[in-house]
Formats: sequence, C-alpha cells, structure tokens
Amino acid sequence: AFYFKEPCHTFNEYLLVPGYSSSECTPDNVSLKTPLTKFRKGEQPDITLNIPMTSSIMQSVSNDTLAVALAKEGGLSFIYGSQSIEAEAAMVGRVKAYKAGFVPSDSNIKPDQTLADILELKKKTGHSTVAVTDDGTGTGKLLGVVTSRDYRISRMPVETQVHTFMTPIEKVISAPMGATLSECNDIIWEKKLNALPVLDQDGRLHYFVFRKDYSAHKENASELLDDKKRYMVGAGINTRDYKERIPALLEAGADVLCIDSSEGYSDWQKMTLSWVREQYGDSVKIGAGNVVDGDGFRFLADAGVDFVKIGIGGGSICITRETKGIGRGQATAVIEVAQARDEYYKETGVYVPICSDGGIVYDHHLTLALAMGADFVMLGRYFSRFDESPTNKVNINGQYMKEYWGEGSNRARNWQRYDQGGAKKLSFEEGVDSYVPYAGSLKDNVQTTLYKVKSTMCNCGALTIRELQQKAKLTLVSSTSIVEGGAHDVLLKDSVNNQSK
Ligand code: MZP
Repeated sequence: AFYFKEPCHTFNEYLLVPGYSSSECTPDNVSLKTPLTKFRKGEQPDITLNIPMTSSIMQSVSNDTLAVALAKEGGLSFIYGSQSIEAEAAMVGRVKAYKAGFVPSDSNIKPDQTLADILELKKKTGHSTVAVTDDGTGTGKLLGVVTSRDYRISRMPVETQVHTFMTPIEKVISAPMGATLSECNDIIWEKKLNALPVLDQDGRLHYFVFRKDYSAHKENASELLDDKKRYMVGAGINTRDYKERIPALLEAGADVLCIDSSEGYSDWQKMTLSWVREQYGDSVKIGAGNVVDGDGFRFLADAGVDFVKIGIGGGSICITRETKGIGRGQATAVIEVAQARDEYYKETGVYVPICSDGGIVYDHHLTLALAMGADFVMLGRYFSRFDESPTNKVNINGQYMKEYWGEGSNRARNWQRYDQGGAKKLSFEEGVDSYVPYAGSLKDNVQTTLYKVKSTMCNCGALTIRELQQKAKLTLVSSTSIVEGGAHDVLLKDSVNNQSK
C-alpha cells in the first residue's frame, strides 16, 4: 500500500494570514470573474462566471427556479440529472426561455380554471405571477394576471394563500410594447403591482416587468424591453444514458454539461468524454469528477474534460466515508489538485479550471477554497436553504426549515451517481435525508457571502481570484486556536436571556 506522508485536512483547519492591502484594495474594486471551461495559454475561456459559485447537481437544490435566481447573480446551476431525460430537458428549456421578466408558458392558465388551480400552479412553478390567457398558453390573448402581493406568499401552504389572497384576479393593467422601463416602473409603483404585463398591439403578452427584480435591471433598461439575452444553465449527466440524454439537453439549450458521479477516476467517465469529443468536438462543454488527487485530475484532463470537480465524502449530507471508507479532507484535495492543474498548464499550455465541490460550511470556506486554487465552488446545503430551492419549507418546533437530501439517499435513489457497472439500483445508501434552517432569498444571501469574500480578498491584497491564489498566505491551526477563533470566555447575551426565561 501507498501511505500519504501527511494527514488530510478540512477547510476549518486553515486560516488566511493577511497581507499588505493598498488603498485601491476595496471590496467594490474586487472582480470575482473566473473561468468555467478550459482554455489555451493566451486565449480566453469560452465560458466565464461572474461569481465563483455553482449549485449542486441535486434534486433538492438545482431546478429551473434556482437556476434563474443564481444566473441573475452571475453564477450557474447544474440541473439535476436524477430525473427522466424529458423532465431534465424541460427544466433546462424553462431556464433558457426565461427572459428578465418573461413568464414561461407553463405559468399560463385558462379563464375557466379555479383559484385553487391557479394557486396550485403558482406553488408548482414557484412563480409569483400567473397569466390568464384565453387559450392557456403564452401566445393566447391575455385576460388577467394573478399576482402575489409578496413573493413569499406564493410559497405558503395553499390554504393560507386562499385567506391572504385579497384580489384573486387583479385588474389588467398593461403597458404597450415599446414603453420605456421608467414608464412601466411608474405604473408598477403607483398601482402597487407586483408585475406589469407588456402587450403588443394585438393584446398578446410579451413580457412582464417585475417589481421584485426592478433594481437588478435598472441599469439595463434598454436590454429589458428589446433583450435577446438568455441565462446560462448547466445540466448533470451520467455515464449510462448519455447517448440519449446529451442530445436532448443540448437541444433544450444547455450551455455546459457535467458528469455527476461520486467517483470520477474511472473508465466510465473516459468513455463518456471520448464519446462527446467524437460527436461534437470541442463545441460541447463538459466537466467531470469527482476526484481528490493529482492522478485523478490528470486522467480527466487527458480525457478531454473542460473542468474537473473535486471532493469525495465531504458533502454535508454525505456518508460515503462512513459506509465505504473512501475520501479525503477537502482542503488537502483542493491543494493537491490545484498543484496538478498548474503543472498540467505549464506542460501543455492548457488551463483546466477546477471546482471545489461540497463541504463549504461557513462563508469563509469559500474564500479558503479559492485561495487554495479552486477556480469556483459547488454548493448544495448552502443553496438548499433558500426560497428558490425546490424543496418544502416546513415548520419544525417553531423554526422554519427546508428539506435537503443527498443523491445517494434512498429518497433520491440516484444509482447512476454511484454506478460501478453492476446492477441498476442503489445497493446501499451513501447519503442522508435532512433539514436545514431556512435562510430567505438567494439574492440576499449570495450578496452577503460575496461581500465577505471580497473583504477577505482585500485583507490579502488581492483584487482578483488569480491574485488571491498567488498572494494568499495560509496557516494550519491547532485545535485550541480554533476555539480562540469563536466568541470565548464571555457569556453571550442571547444564552443568558434564554436561560432566565
Ligand atoms: P454540501 O454543499 O451540501 O456540503 O455538498 C454538496 C455536494 O455533496 C454535492 O455537490 C455532491 O457532490 C455531494 N453529494 C450529493 N449527494 C450526496 C450523497 O448523497 C453527496 N452522498 O455526497
């Protein structure tokens, strides 16, 4: 057997030591732009992300609603593959159909349907507005619009909504095509609407301008009303049905694919990558993984991958290390794969981005992952807590929670992710079914997280992720200095107040 000389470590065992920060080093000046796909020296990657965050290829995380919310912030979701090819392609299609303020056709309903039908549709799609058209499709004549006063109302149980819903069908107030954004905005605010339909001369619905999103589009007023831009979306695939799944996902508009597997250093992944290159050359972008050492990275890089995902056993819902005894501390895995990536770049002139997947518990772990060499991260638990994730929000002992389950749990039964060529079933569980504390909207949380990342980057004197990787000074911490890092030797007011109740 081969023995690694050093024990492996997790993010929590590291700290960044500040470097010199110049007066230009302010969070507003930091760019978090990062490559998603491989590129040759001197060239630009075909796909870059504006923020280094992607969402996990999981049933409880990445559906079309979350994908749109994350794309708006500059990140990217990978729609989960543990569903039928048709269902996954439809989700991809809905993200691509979504324009700023455009309501996808499945948010339409016919006038003879009941309020309960409308509420059910709103609940299913997660949309805050349902258009009522004469034929129940996006091309029919618009007869009315049902909106929630507040987006969160649409996430409440149906019975609650029926009571809180003040005006089932609101009066149709529309703006003609060509109206300026400020004209639309005036109507939205004056009439206290949540959304304003924009109609053409024939009365057909073209866009909605959403009040909720107005601030995000303020600068892009002109883009919003003549806009051809589509949000980017990724999609998970497996090493079994890829010959059918990939064409369907590409047809639906997927920008990038990723082989979703708990263990990526395998012939199955090489065969899948070879097939993609034979069929599509370099025009189709595809990531693979997961690996936890330099050998695994090089294997996938040589097989033609566009990016490599790192992480085995570190996910919050993962019990792979307990059940199978395989894996590696996430920090050590990232550090070693980053070294392999840099060596590969020196040797071949090809830069293959790497993604740290799983095990991010605190916001500062994201900064550590980037400092250690990750180009971007993938998060499951983090995104599952938000309004936009596909799972139920439940009240447990007075606290709101969201459900979150692993792909290797009996609930997801994603046997393809753990496929080793045997029977088509999940032989034993490698993941759990759980609750995570509900945390509100994706936008608010992502912005707070990234502000922290940018602030730390400034402490390290870095204005870009590349600079952070070059300048970061990292130290392992002893277990006692971890204790020193939290509030200590004081009585927290909250706990004192709770005790006295
Ligand atoms: P986390 O962000 O919740 O810590 O980890 C999410 C990652 O865990 C996913 O992106 C995926 O790589 C991995 N995962 C998903 N399901 C399981 C499982 O059931 C799992 N074991 O390990």
